[in-house]
Amino acid sequence: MTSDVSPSVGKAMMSGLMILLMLSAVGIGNAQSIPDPLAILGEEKTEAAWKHKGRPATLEFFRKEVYGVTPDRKVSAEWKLDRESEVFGGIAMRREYLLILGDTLSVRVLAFVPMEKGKVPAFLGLNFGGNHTVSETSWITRTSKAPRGKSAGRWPVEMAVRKGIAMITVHCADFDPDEHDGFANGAHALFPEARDESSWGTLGAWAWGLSRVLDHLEDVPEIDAKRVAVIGHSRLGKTALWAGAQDERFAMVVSNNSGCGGAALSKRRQGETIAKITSRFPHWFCSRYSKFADKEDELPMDQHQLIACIAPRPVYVASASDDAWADPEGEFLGLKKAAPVYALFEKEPFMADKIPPADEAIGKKKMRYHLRKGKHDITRSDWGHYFAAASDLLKP
Ligand code: GTR
Repeated sequence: MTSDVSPSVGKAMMSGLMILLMLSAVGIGNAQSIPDPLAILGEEKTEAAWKHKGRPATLEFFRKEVYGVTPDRKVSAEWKLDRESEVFGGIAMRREYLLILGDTLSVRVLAFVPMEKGKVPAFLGLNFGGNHTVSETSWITRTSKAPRGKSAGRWPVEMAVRKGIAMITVHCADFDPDEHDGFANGAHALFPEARDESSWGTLGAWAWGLSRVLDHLEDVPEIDAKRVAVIGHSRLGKTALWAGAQDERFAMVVSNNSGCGGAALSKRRQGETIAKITSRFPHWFCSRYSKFADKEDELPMDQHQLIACIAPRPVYVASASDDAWADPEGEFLGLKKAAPVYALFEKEPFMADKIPPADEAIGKKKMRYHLRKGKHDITRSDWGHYFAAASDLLKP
């Protein structure tokens, strides 16, 4: 076989290749190893091709290899208002709805709903410690040992309703306890079919639960079910992304400090890695996910492609400056590298090349980002940015 590359050119190419290999070994070449989310489309990089081919194939990867397959069989559902009272001087109602799924799952949905003339947009998110932790009010059923109002700082409900936005939350454990308990309870128990390596984990069950609540927001007359943002912090931020990626009825998706398995790129291997997360929380994902532990190079896709599945709907990713475990830079890049998919739908969806200064929200269109100064948390300052984005993006 003859070659048309001269020996000296061949030598130069080899040393170029060596330099590239060395750069990627020390991490400088990381950006190059992040898959192009549009590569899956071949030559046909269009909106329609993304919808019909790119998004379904991308979601399939996350279903089979990361979070597990969400069963598509419907279960019976009953939704009823359990109790309500006026709050904040009568400008809003505080309600608890009861959602009964199948024969075994009873879920309490807490809602703070502003009383306005027209229908209002809403934020829907799970809470960590029980509905009673998001508000001091005594009638809210206490479902864990956590003190009443413990997480009130994370749920600025009065601020929301004063802006004409409803806040809706459910204790995540109502949909599935956060333990590795053999998937014998919570939402998993409603689907007793045999499990395999791609069966859904706890993040999948939580995301499924968010969609089941959304099914019934149509039945709340004051809420516009077409303007519901799904939100979550940390593990519940991973959940919000997975729920929003799968269920196109969510009008906007907010990932607060979601880190590994959320908005952060896994191939960077900064902060929490797949090996660390799957050894501490194996039940969050499908069991196949752990095969990428310390083998991130073998991942055919990365977390920016999960974010891309939300396009063209608005997505907001936020990080905290002292949250190295969640890899703020990786979260920023997770958003940024989803931009080629958003660009199929709108011009120049996200222009920032580097993380903005702390507390400055960036992104004027459907891709938004901020880095809050401080630790891993969701604060009033974060919510202030989310409410501003919602009033801009969730117009009737
Ligand atoms: C940590 C976990 C993170 C994050 C966090 C949280 O222990 O390593 O992935 O989800 O918990 O949910 O608060």
